[in-house]
Amino acid sequence: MDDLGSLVVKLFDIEAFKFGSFKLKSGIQSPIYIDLRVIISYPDILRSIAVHMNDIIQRANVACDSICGVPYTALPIASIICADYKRPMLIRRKEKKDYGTKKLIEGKFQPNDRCLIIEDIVTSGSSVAETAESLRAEGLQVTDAIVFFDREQNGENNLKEKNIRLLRVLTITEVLRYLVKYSRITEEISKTVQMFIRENQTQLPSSKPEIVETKHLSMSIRERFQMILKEKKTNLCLSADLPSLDEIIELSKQIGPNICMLKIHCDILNDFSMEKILQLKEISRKFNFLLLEDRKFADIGNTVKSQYTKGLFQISQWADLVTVHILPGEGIVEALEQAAQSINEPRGCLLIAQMSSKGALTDNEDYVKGAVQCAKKYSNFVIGFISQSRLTTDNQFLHCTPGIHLNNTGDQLGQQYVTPRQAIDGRGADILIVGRAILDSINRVKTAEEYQEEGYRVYEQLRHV
Ligand code: 5IU
Repeated sequence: MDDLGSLVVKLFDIEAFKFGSFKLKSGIQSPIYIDLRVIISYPDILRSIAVHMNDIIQRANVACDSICGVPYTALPIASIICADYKRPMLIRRKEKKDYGTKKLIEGKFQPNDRCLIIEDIVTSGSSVAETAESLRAEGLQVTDAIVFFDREQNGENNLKEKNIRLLRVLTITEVLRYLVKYSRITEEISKTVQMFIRENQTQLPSSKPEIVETKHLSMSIRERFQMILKEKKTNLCLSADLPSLDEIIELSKQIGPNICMLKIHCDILNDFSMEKILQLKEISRKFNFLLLEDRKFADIGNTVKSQYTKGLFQISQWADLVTVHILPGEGIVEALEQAAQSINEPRGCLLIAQMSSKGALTDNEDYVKGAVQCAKKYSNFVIGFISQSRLTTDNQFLHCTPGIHLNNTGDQLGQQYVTPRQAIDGRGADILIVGRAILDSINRVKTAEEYQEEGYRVYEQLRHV
């Protein structure tokens, strides 16, 4: 066994590489999990990693005056390299201290010093890029970074764009090759991981100032919705019933191009904050989709007005659209429309005319008629319905249909599903609201693409857009 092969096998044996099915922070299901933090408990492995990294640094002829480790796992490695290579060390704090000197970089350096960054694993390269940015902001020169392990998810190219050359000891391809060679994993597992890596390439957010789209401010919500449908060729609304805004934010960055609307329930989130929700709003502007808070307002006008504008959630500040039960009568819509007038962005609502759940009491002709009448009366604010059938021939109203799944007929709690084609063809849907069919799939982005393609194809055919 060569030296590097034996190191890879040791890392497998101490469970630094795990194979199976792991849910990542982003919500993506991954067949591999890499956690190099365990190496601090194995001094021989730690040193061996440092020696291999040092070799690469020497061979690449990196000129450097100091070495900066990225917290946390790379710090012990960097310490060994600094001692062996006789270079002073710098550390970039993860957070700025909110007291005292507010220094982000710890350690001594001179302007124009050349600094080499050390990291344990690179995925997108974002932590290396952030570290480089902080060092450069202090006048240091950064041209190279060395990592022990490259997940080959485009980190090398991402860093090249930031003028950083990435040196590495091992790539995921090499690790898989060693583990198959030394019978730690099967060829099949190796192929699954390789496919996952190919399908999950990353990009760093652009550091150029973003051009903030303001066109939408002069449009009504109805006009904007129609424009999004045509421009993006999608009638898919993702129902992101996830536990945290962090997860929703991550997912919406990936699925943003595929959806016309993102529906959330702010009261099920365990980390709601105005800061995070405004971040989501920014993403919705960037990817051009609407934000729907599925609040299902159902109280008297006066109460609903407060529920819409006040409290922890301040829904009117960020939701382009909200859902509204028509049960209390039209005063509820009047109240919301009034409240929305104090917001200097277009706002609107969707009336819940019918529900997808078994035995819903909305299944009543008079109820539906009442909803259509109310929509017509308040057509500036009401842009459509949540429905299970086509309620009116007036095409200014969008029919949004939840309860969509390609290979499931329902859940244990009354949800009833139809396919995208059945919803659009049989039930007159314009917009498909899809939740668990995407959220519970192995590859959410790929599944969203499938629902987008199928949904828009049928929609185009039948609605002649
Ligand atoms: N939703 C329904 N049916 C309805 C209404 C709302 O399913 O009649 I009104 C919501 C509930 C959930 C989403 O947030 O739409 C559907 O999620 P699933 O696709 O995971 O079942």
